[in-house]
Amino acid sequence: MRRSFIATDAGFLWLPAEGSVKLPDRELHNTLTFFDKNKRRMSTVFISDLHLSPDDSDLMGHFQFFLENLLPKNTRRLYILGDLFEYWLGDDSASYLSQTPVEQSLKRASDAGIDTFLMRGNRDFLLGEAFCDRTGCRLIEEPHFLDDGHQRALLLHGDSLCTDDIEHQKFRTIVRSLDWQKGFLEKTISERNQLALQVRYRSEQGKSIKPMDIMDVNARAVTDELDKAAVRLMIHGHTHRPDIHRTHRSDGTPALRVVLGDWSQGPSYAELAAGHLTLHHAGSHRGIDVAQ
Ligand SMILES: [Mn+2]
Repeated sequence: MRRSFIATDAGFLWLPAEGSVKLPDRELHNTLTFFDKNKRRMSTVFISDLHLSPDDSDLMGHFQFFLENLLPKNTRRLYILGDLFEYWLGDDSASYLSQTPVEQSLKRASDAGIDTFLMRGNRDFLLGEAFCDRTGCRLIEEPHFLDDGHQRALLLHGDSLCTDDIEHQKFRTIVRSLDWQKGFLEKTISERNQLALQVRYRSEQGKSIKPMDIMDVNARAVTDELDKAAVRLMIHGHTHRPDIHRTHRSDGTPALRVVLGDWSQGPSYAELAAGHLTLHHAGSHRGIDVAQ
């Protein structure tokens, strides 16, 4: 089914294929003022869990449209916090996976002056320097400490926080080892594709992952990371449970944990500007002051 989406003052909404939804004039007005208001601030935008795959060319198109037309014009930095792709078979597999147009869109975004940072997720952990060379992205390791002079935050994909998922943590340790990766990348792309089909995360074709399929974070693991980094703000994805949680470090220092959403209901992102963070998901948004 073809999908398309529409910008509203609250964010972006998927429309049905034959969608003849007409925005009332008031909403259109709000949409325009929303974009005007944001023009004057420099923004950092965070996304994750798009799960782009050769099986969903519409989603690929929407991501390209987001990068080229919907990303706030004042976006200075874009952080992709893992699982941009549903699976990645190595940087030589972009064309095999029909992702060359996505790479070209990322390149255009970085050429247009948006600093784009890329963190690997538990699905696209084989993204590497060749991908970055082609797209202009900069690879960042997790946990990544963001300090832009105004804001300090700890960035993670999020799967490392799901310590109750013993099976996943075992898988993570194996596939993150350089020996395993070297052996995997020495195989032909179609051999790699066959192997990737056996991984539990890549289940039946086109099946979307529901939050209940992914365990939530472990509270102790969250506190440990906040303590280690001594920050008051953590941003991650992976769990597909977009939300803003108030939490604290073990010494009682208040902290926020912002969880990014997946893209199954439309473009989903967080925007950080002037000490304020807004989480956009499924056509609604929620903001919180994060000035430190
Ligand atoms: Mn993930």
